[in-house]
Amino acid sequence: MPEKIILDCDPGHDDAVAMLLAHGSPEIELLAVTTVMGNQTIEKVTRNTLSVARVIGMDAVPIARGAHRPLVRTIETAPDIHGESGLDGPALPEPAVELDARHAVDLIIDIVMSHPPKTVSLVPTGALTNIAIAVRKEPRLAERVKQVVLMGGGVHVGNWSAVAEFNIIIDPEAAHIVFNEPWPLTMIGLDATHQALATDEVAARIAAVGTAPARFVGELLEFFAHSYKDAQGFDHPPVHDPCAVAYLIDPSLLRVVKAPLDVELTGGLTLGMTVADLRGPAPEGCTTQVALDIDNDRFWALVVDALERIGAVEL
Ligand SMILES: [Ca+2]
Repeated sequence: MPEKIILDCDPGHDDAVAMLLAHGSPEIELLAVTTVMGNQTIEKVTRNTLSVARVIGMDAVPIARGAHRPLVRTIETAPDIHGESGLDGPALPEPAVELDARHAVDLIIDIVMSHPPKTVSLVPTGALTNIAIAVRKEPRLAERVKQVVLMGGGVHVGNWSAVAEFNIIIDPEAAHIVFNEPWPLTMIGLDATHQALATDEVAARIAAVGTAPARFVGELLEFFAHSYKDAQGFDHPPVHDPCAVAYLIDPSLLRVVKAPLDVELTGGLTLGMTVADLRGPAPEGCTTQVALDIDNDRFWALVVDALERIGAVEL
């Protein structure tokens, strides 16, 4: 049985790769893609989602627009990493499908509540704003969702501050809500995703697929490589978001450990830090776990396989 997931994202170069990995993998049944501000404004990331859907031939999956700002804080975007569009690099085609009329929060609630309990997983790869609002609007989600597998955070390492990762620090209050609900939660953070590097060899494997969607990904990764070099000093860009989808496809790709996790809201220097208690075996009843390593070679093999399955898409 494929894993039923809702991808909640802010495309975003790595979000686009997460979309194609979910769409092109038979182990995943993608029930919806919902958007949240983050890498760029909600208007831009939603438009990007529709463009990516067209590039990869994803025409039967509902797409809904979500939160336009964080719960408490003012919006902070990432043009240094993702460009002015949020998805700079390749040409972005005109959308071919309409947005779902519902707000992302309502689409998430409708889908989870209309499926049997513990059959739908949430995969957030942006700020946790939509997920937090959804579980506040419909508290039964906390029991009904199978699991939350999110890209965000890190074990006391950061990329937007010394100890905080972008998706968490731009809406730490939302992250705090999501981390403290009783659903099983897996944090795929920087410890793992900084190993998922798009090396030259990876770029060559993707180019060898030879299709328009593969060329699109190649152009995305080329832009991403330049911005990660300029803004963060990486020789090769870490492609964070599809690591969360990869965990749903094959959990054995990642080394995860159970540990209590929480989000710092009051630290003067540590706002948005994800705090993991790794001092010993997790206490009984602990519902959270954190990924510490990923098998980079097998991870990229999944992405290439997905591109092969998507094949040539006519624009
Ligand atoms: Ca993202």
